[in-house]
Amino acid sequence: MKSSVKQSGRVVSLVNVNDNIRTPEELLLIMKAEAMGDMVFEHMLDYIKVGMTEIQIADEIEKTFRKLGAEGLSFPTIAVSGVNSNQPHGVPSDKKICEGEFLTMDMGAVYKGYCGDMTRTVAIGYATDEMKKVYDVVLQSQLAGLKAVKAGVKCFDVDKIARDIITEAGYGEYYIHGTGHGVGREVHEPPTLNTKSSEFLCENQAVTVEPGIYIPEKFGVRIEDLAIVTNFGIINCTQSVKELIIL
Ligand SMILES: [Mn+2]
Repeated sequence: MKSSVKQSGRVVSLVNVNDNIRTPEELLLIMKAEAMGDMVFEHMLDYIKVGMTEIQIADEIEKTFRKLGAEGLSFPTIAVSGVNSNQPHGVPSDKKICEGEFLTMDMGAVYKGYCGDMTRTVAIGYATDEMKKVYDVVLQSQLAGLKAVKAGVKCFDVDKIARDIITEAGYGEYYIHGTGHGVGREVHEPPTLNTKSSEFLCENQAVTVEPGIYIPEKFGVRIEDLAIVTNFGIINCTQSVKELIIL
């Protein structure tokens, strides 16, 4: 469903509270796309070695998606490490990954027209106490956000619950984006889950929950799952572990 349409140069919103409710067939395709992400992530845990470049890692992610039968990518793969990981939409570079750094991978397959979207952040070699602390804050925020997702809940409230955990831990100023978004044929669709959201969640929407902390000149952490909204909570389409992995 299109969320907006251009009319004589102006973008007119067509969004209403019932927008982007998915059919069972659509949900299955989204789940399959996301399952490919889980399989790619598992492969990457074996593949990633110190000294590889971010581009090399992003290329391997994209190659593996295609091997699994993805027809395309939801968006250009993000693989950013060390200081670069403090950019939520960073572009992979020829920077090599080093011990004591975070590596954030944000990826999604397109399968039969529907998108997946997941993010995991892993540590390379070792993690400092500060890295472990920040990772844990993001994880607690992400788990609380997921727990808050349910049909009838305000998107604003999901964002607030996730954001409050980061703010209370003292990192509020470093949480510089919204908590989530709808996913369908496009990777970013209504509803949006952020500080300005006015929508309510509806059963059978597919939404992401992806809080992050980005500390200037240091590092960033983001953890993202894609979940189906139900009237009892969520069906989480993303199965990959979220405890801090040190490769
Ligand atoms: Mn996302």
